[in-house]
Amino acid sequence: MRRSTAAIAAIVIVVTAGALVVGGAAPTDAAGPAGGGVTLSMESLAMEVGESGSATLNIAVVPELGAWTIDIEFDPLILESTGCTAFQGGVCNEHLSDSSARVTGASARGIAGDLDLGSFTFRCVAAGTSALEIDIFVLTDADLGGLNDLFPIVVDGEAVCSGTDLIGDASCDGVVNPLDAALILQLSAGLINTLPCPDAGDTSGDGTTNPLDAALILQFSAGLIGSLPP
Ligand SMILES: [Ca+2]
Ligand SMILES: [Ca+2]
Repeated sequence: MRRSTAAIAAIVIVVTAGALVVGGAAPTDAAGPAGGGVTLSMESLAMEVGESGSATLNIAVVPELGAWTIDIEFDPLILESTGCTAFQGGVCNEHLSDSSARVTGASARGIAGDLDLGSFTFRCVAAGTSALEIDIFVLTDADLGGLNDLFPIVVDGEAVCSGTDLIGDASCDGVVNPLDAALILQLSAGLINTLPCPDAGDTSGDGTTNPLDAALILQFSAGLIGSLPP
């Protein structure tokens, strides 16, 4: 509730500031309410598990943008949202939910051009690919006679999180040790939902990950077996 109130207050400030700053720029009439030719796109990312990266949400080329609320949906098993920065006087929330981040903003007279709306930072928590899916809640022009929805071409992004090729390295840290065994036991007990590097957990090579794989890691760590799979 406090966040919503703050966001609304910030938007009011943005609208007020927009009226002052953008007041001299007359909105173009060439846009039309349909926003034809406008593309709303999210950048893609490629990272190692444990690394972070930022992707920008862009709208181009928009003749007149008046209000926007746009969510970026992602897979929380692959990505963690760790930050965001709003541009064009907007406000963002990197923790809208465990699987979405939001940027919102407004301009009284409209802004035009090739506009970055926000930069979203994610950390790879597990190997795999997550969509960075654009979900539009509000996207309008700034028509004084009534705001008209824009219907841009939407280009989603994706984040590819690379894992390890090292069998047994369930934690994706480049070494095989009892930490990996502990993670596999936590997975088997239902304490965690996935491994950072799921494919590395099957140390026996039988297609499933279970306490036997943890036991093999401990045997490997103790020097009882020389390789994984044994
Ligand atoms: Ca490891
Ligand atoms: Ca196995």
